[in-house]
Parts: sequence; structure tokens; C-alpha cells
Amino acid sequence: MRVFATTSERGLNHELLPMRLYHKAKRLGIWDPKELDFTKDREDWKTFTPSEQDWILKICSLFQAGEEAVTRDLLPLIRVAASEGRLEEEMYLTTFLFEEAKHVESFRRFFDEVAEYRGDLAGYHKENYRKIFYEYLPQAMERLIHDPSPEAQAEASVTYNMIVEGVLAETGYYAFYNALAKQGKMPGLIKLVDYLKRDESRHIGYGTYLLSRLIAEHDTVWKTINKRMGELLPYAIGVINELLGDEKPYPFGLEPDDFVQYASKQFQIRMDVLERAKGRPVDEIYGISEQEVGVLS
Ligand code: MN3
Ligand code: FE
Repeated sequence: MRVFATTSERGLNHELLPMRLYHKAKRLGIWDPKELDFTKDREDWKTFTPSEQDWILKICSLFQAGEEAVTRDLLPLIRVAASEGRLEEEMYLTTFLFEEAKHVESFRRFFDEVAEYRGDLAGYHKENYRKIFYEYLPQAMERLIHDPSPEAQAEASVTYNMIVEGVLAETGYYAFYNALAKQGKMPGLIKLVDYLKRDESRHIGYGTYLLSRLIAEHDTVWKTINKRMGELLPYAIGVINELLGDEKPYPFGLEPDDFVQYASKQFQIRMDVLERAKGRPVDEIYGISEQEVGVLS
């Protein structure tokens, strides 16, 4: 017979990290993409050179498809949480998917209202980007529909939360800040990046929690995680090189070495946190602090 968590003695566990993230998301994840003010962005846009405009279209097109991908591909992971009876995780994941939908909406506003670009943008998606967003990510997430094993969950979360969100998106924000925020350009777009960064810190925090829990519960999972991280890192670095392009000088004075270093650092931060979960009691993972998994306030 079916047992409902919230009408049984179990109730809701507000101490679990996902539940704390859920409460945080209700406060911080409710900004409205329609309220982003792009007035100055529209003026700034006209002052950029064609190659600067091209670079902004490129980075926004990488983000746009990336946000659509994570929106479309998340569902199988939510389904796993639901079928395992992890109600708190499922509750948190409702905010996660809602936030990704708003990220999709936000970037499309940039193309429609600032760049006024209606053409096809998929030409900006080069080889390494396509590997991750057209192949690895959807395949890893779809695998969960038929195979909810701990290894499949780990592979999905590494791809989605650690590589796409943890390395690529984080390095993307860094690029926006370095190219535009430093010169006080495109304040609407930068405001959006501020919101994204905060939302994503909860998403990555959840992924770190999920992977840590899987590592603590199953001895075999660490190997899967380590292998997948190693497999995807070269593509992630490839995407960063594709973002900068090979036209010199690089737009907005950006430096590729600086970015590869930043991405590698992001990668190492994720690995260090996961490494700590080895042999750790699962109860300790449940109560892991927001700070330890890098959640922003
Ligand atoms: Mn997002
Ligand atoms: Fe996200």
C-alpha cells in the first residue's frame, strides 16, 4: 500500500541539504526575467565593433542552447528522486527546473530585444560544444529513464552539475564579467549573470550533495565519477577555446590561458569536495553545510 511521507511519522526533513536549498530557492529564485532592464544594453550594443557583437552573440548562443538543454534534460533525474521516495530532493528539484526555464527565457530576451537577432545561432556551436550538449548530456540524462543505478545517476550528475554547470557555466560568467562588467557595459546582461550565478550555486550544490551521497552509499561510484570527469574535461577545455575563437587580438582583451586556468580551478574545486565524501557517514552528507558545497546567499 502507498504510504505518504507527510501523513506518516516520517514527515518532512528540513535538515536535509536539498530541503534547505528548497527554502532558499523560494526566496532567491523568484526574480522575474521580464523585469531585467535592457535599456542601456540596447545603447551599448550599437557601440560595439562587428567582431565584438559577434563574440557576444556567440557567448549568448552557447548559454542559450545550454539553458535549453538543461531544461529539457533534467526530468529523468527528478523522476529518479521521486521513484526513490526522496520527497525533499524532488521538492527542491521543482525549483531547479523552474529556474532553468527562466534562464532560457532571459537569454531569448537578449536576442529578441537587445541584439534583435532572428537568424539561426547553431553555427556558433562548434565540435567540442556539440560533443557535450548534443551528445554526452542528453545521453547521460536519458539513460536514467531505463537505468536508475547509482552509477548511471553519478554519470548524469557529473555531466550535468559538475561539467556543464560547475565548469562551463562558471567559466562563462567569468568571461561576461571580464569582457563587459569591467567596462561597465551591458548592465542588464550582467545583472542576469549575477542572478544565474546565484541560482546555479544551488544547482551545483545539489549536484555535489547527490554525488557525495552516492559516494558515501556505494563504494563503486567514485571510480565512475573520476572516469567521467576525466573523459569530459578535455571537451570542456575545448569549449572554452572555441568561445575565445582564434581571431587575434581576442575580443575585449580576453586571455585564453587565464580562462583555461580558471576552468581547471573550478574543476579541481569540485573534485576536492567530492573526494571528501569517500568513507564519510551518509548522515553527515545529509547535514552538509551550504557553505561546504559553495551555495551563495
Ligand atoms: Mn541555468
Ligand atoms: Fe542550472
